[in-house]
Amino acid sequence: MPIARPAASVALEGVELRVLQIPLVSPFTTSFGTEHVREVIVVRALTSDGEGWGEIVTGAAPLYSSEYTQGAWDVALRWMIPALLDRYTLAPEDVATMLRPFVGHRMAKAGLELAVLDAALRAESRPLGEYLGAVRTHVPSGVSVGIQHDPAALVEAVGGYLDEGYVRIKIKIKPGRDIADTAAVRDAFGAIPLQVDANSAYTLADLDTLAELDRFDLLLIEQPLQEDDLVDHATLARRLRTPVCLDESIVSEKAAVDAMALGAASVINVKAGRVGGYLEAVAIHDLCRDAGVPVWCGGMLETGIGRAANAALAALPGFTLPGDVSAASRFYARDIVTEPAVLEDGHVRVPTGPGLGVQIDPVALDDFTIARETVRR
Ligand code: OSB
Ligand code: MG
Repeated sequence: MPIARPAASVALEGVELRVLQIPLVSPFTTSFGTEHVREVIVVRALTSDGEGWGEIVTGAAPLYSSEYTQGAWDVALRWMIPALLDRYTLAPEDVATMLRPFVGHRMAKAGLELAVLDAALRAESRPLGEYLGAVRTHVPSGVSVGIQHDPAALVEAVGGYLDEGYVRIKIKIKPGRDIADTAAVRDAFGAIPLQVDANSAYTLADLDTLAELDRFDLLLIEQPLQEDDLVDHATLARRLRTPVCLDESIVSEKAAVDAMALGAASVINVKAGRVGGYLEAVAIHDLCRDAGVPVWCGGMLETGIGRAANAALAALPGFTLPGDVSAASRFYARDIVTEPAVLEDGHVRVPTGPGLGVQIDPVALDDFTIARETVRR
């Protein structure tokens, strides 16, 4: 158990789920598609000691992973929430164990666990950061930049983020939009901390193209191959000078152990949603720190709920590279929390209030809600 001091148990009376659609400040394009609106599920745990909030980071379509809004909505309402309500009194550390019989659906599990955890910590007036083992008050903020119309537009976008103070740039790449885009950013901005993310868009047949990226001195290349291509990632890693970082492939602590054993990853991106919760994320952090493998906190275009939790997670000592923990304004003109994350000298503050340490803006929450359902005991 990675957590030094467990949280108190809560009496779970019910769970409310909402589907939100929040407009993005600009379209976000990756190798798997373009999004104009973030569709996300917000979870409210209703306990005898108050409420707690979580976020299920699925997207509208199963493009980044097999999970998507309607699948998560169905499995949470039909199977997971009834299983939790059946127990009534539960500790946050028990949620993952209780949901383990249900195969996969890790983002749904993570969102439910976070809501219960937030409720328990708020009831104890205990900050999430302290609970998870945070050692920093502020975390360095990297930004993920989508594929733009052309390399010139990419340079313009990256320049804007550098002006804002982001300390590390990640650009999305895909076949045909890789070498020239990366070269343009390097030429324009010199030796900035720069990395690329392919979101599984390549195969080993693209080895020559991927090897060309070596000349740009990138911090890493994120998830060049498919989610289940661990052996191919190991083969690729032996042929590249650029460190290979895995995102989609790391679905659990076990997957991280296997990837490291195979030599498939020399860097790991940790996302609580992808691995089934913040406690599993801490376990992967601990594993990487003990093995000396660099690890950083990824993002899933979180609302203020997940963004607060990611800041807390990224403040753990093993997160040695800047994460995709950007200001809310990177994606949203209006957030659903009263104090959206801001950039201060290239960093985001780790909230210190009870639980997530952020307050929900009920008007914004209602304005973005397109569906809502509550299950009670
Ligand atoms: O691959 O890291 C990814 C967003 C959605 C799905 C997958 C990814 C991303 C990002 C954005 O790169 C990260 C962020 O929230 O800033
Ligand atoms: Mg990624």
